[in-house]
Amino acid sequence: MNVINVDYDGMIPNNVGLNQDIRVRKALEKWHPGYLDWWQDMGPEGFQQALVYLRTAVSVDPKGWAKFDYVRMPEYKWGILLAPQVEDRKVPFGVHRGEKAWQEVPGEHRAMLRRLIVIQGDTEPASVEQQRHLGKTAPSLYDMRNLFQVNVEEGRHLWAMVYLLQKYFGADGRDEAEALLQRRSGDADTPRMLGAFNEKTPDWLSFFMFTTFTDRDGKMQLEALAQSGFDPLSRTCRFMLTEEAHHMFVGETGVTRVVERTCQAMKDAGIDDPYDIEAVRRLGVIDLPTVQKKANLHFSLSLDLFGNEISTNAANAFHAGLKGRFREERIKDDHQLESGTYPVLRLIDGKIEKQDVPALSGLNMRLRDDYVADCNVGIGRWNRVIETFNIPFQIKLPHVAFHRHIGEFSSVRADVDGNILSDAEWEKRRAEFLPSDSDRDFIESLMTPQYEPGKFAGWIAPPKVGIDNKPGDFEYVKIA
Ligand code: BYC
Repeated sequence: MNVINVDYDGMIPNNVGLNQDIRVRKALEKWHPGYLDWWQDMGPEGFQQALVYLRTAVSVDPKGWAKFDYVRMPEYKWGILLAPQVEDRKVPFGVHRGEKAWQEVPGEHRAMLRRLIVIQGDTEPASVEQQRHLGKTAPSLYDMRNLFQVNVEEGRHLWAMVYLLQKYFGADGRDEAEALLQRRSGDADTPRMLGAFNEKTPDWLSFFMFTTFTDRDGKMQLEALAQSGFDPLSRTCRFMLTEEAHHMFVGETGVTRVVERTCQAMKDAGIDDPYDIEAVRRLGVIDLPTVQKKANLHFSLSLDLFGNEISTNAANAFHAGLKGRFREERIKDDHQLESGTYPVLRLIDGKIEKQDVPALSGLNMRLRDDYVADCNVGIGRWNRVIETFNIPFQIKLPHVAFHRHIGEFSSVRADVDGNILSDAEWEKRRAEFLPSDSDRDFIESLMTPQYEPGKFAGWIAPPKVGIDNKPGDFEYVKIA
């Protein structure tokens, strides 16, 4: 079996030798119709027959894994692709550090591993569900194509986790794979597992913020799982990360283009004051303070995805060699963390203070700190655009205590600078920090579709270059 080229002969493209693995192939073939039903019910609404210029992974070779062509989304080749096996790989951290990496599930860690895979798997269809209405208001065919690319790849990521469940977890893996198709984002009875994946993505600015901030949590979590001593999970996540990079590109450049269009419109109209919101909105663009509020919302929701500040789950997963740190291999320490501390922001006697906690218990925060640093790099790009227009405004990440639903700060109200507020103050000032109903109504009023090739809605600038180097007027989606 060639690990680089994908086997396209069977129903499910793969580089894991499914043809020889009759049990797993049959299980996946059985799961496939349910997946397609889910895609029809909960995938992009209204565009299932459209021909979309999509990239499909045809190899895991870093130099050329993607093939671009027109595809109807339900016919997309969702496949199972693992990065090539690293010869003689060892468990890189935890109590088993230095032992041979596991090719089968270590019995004593089975439940913990399954939980991590199920949580990861649950987020993938959730995001497709959250974004299913957006095609109808796409600001261009270019953006619509990017949305659908993200959607089909999240679908593929679900396949990736379902493969691991079917292959390595027997009957309970099959049950979990079914349950992944049953839960629904935002459903009162069967919601998705993590909070941010039950929120709405009502408009395109939300989509760009989601792909900037929430997909970046995906990147961090996948990086941590790519370190896993359970080799099939590590290989799966390594390949998923190559796709995740495009999702963050869509988000970050999407917001950049929103900001650029706003600044350009302000300059053309001679408006220097970014807080003259009414005047800016009259130009049909999104004012920068509202962009900031959307960033506040999506950043804070994404912080919740890192779990509690002090976490026994995280400590256990690291100790067991299942989930590592961001870029574990570049860290210079003993990779076991049985001693040592990590500074964590905590709520102590009603005040936010830094406290040194055992390094193992603080692992969620370590990953979150790496995440915040990574977010700041992205935001820097937005601010550079604003600077080129000489507009006195900077987008900033809010304090980590702001608008939290999980962990230490979920019990208090904090402003974007981390000052604790009374409930009454919070209610009074909430609309300063988070999008209000009228902000949402305004954004919604701009969400009219632009389906003409090469044209863009007035609130967003065109991209610098096309996908796959296509010219500006390329018809990325042929709407049926
Ligand atoms: N919402 O010990 P703790 C992506 C629960 S995104 C609801 O701190 P832990 C993507 C927690 O489950 C990446 N519940 O938890 C992006 C636990 O419950 P139980 C997805 C929450 O385990 C865009 C209890 O609170 N991948 O790929 O240290 C588009 C105690 O918490 C939440 C992963 O997350 C929450 N936010 O940390 C598409 C990787 N947070 O078990 C895709 C796998 C915590 O006591 N997951 N709880 O009933 C993990 O590594 C960890 O489970 C978590 C939580 C980081 C999520």
